[in-house]
Amino acid sequence: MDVQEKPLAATGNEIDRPVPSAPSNRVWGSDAIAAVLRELDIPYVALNPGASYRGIHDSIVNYLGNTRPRMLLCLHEESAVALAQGYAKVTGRPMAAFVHSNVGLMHATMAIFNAWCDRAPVLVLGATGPMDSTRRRPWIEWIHTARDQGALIRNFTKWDDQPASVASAQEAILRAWQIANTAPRGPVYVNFDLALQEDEITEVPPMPALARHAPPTAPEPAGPLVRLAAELLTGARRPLILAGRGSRDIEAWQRRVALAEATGARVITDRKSGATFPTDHPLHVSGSAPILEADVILSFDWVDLAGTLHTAHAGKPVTAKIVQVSIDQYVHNGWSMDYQGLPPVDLYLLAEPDVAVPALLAAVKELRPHAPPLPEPGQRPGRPPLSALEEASIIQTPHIATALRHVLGNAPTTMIRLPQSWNDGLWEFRHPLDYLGTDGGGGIGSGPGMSVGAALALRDGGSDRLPVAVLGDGDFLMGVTALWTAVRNSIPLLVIVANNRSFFNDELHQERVALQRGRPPENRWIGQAIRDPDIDLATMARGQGATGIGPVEDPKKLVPALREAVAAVRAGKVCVVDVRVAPGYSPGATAAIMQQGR
Ligand SMILES: Cc1ncc(C[n+]2csc(CCOP(=O)(O)OP(=O)(O)O)c2C)c(N)n1
Ligand SMILES: [Mg+2]
Repeated sequence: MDVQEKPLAATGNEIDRPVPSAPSNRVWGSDAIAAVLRELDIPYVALNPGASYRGIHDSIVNYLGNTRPRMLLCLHEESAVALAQGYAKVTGRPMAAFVHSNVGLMHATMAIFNAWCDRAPVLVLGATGPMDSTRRRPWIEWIHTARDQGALIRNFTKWDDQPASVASAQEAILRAWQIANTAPRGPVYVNFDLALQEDEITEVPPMPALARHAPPTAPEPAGPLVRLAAELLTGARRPLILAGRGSRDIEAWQRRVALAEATGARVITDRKSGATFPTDHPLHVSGSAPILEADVILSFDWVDLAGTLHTAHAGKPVTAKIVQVSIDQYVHNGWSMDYQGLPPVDLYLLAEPDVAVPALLAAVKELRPHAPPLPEPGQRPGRPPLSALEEASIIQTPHIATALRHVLGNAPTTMIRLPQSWNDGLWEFRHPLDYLGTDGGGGIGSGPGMSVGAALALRDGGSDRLPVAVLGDGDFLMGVTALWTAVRNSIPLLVIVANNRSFFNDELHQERVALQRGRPPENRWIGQAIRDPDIDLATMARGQGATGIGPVEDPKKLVPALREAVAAVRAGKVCVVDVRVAPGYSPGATAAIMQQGR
């Protein structure tokens, strides 16, 4: 879906219209800077305000009329950036987030790290007090100034700049946008000097020719290597595809499926990377066994290939031939180790998987024109039956899937986020927009903001998908005020909180440590449980103008509660359902947490 090609939906975008300014020939530096955002067709700037960028703030409101980009006021910088990450997750493109110096950027850091690890393009914009100290207002503008503000986030952004003239500021935005949009994508930061913004200029310099500054076309993998990979795949007895990072593009999805079918490769997907392959396809598998059995493994930018192979083989050497298709090493640096372990690779196709697949598919079809027969679909984990809701005395997270599926039928849905207590198999993914993946950097508190940004992109794309986020209560509580931005801007969104009244993931860690040390594991909840007083999440939602339902404690009340919630969201509302779930993960989820050690 190409969200940006389509006109913005009227809903929610008619608010915050400024009164027009009187006609004038006078312009300021910040007008020229803001004009580049318009030129780049940046649709939104999520922000929390600050005096350090009051010049550009004025330009967006009064020079550009608060349209393209339009402001989305956020109550915390962390949600402003998370919103932009969620938007990028759906569209693949950056919107902007504006953060105040230095404190706003400090608030934003975790969200920028999440976007970095998620390889999500985000244009982070900020400001500094004047670098010319003679122009600083006493006290506050000294606090707004740092020698090298970008150093705060340089280790987990692709590029940053603090331009020293209006023309160089325009160029910096253009370069930042180009870099953010070049794979491996990621956040970039441009920091505007207050004096630069506020100095009057004689005229707005001509805009750079965008066509001559487009992001480069992604490189194709080398032909002979593609041929070698195809030979390996067609000669394999048990080929396996690890479908890691991939785009939300439906055609790329279909080609991925075609490649798996042409080679007969089984396919494993990754919760971290969103939907990349139909989970009810006969070739879709899970667990360690297919990895152990494989003689050729094709990794599509799999997050932590080394760790996955190591775990499946319990540390023993990997004998399968490994074909890695990834361009990710271009953003690896010496600070962030989100690059994970160094995998053994026999054949390295330095290309984005979505770019490599057409060439691989053509080469495979040449070598083996007839696809092997599809296997019989295997036994898959599923949802509890509806009757489980009648029989259970307490709600478990899987019951949420059962009730939601019952209420929705097969209506198109985007699972924006799923909590850790959600098992694979609870929901089928049949389209790249069926599920958007995780936070990226493991930063709790990102769920609400990311969900609002993704729901915004779905709304503007004219999607008929119901935007659903199932969040942990800890995640919800840390980022809850992001919901106000959704209400304010009429962004329909269903948030279901799998509320175990605990930072439960860490209870499991405490239990493990206590058991290892022969100490009482029943103390695991201390410093973890969010109880006494229990927090009324529905009231927190209502307090921000959203619909709040719950707490739902009785399994029999889950279906009616979700029915009411879905109706509210279909009517354009933001709705939060507080579902009190039993603390506990499935054995599979618990093992994953212990291994991945969040
Ligand atoms: C910013 C941040 N602080 C702390 C953590 C450590 N942490 C990982 S998971 C988790 C618990 C999350 O609680 P919740 O969202 O309620 O999910 P639950 O584990 O209860 O299912 C915490 C605190 C983190 N990942 N990020
Ligand atoms: Mg919890």
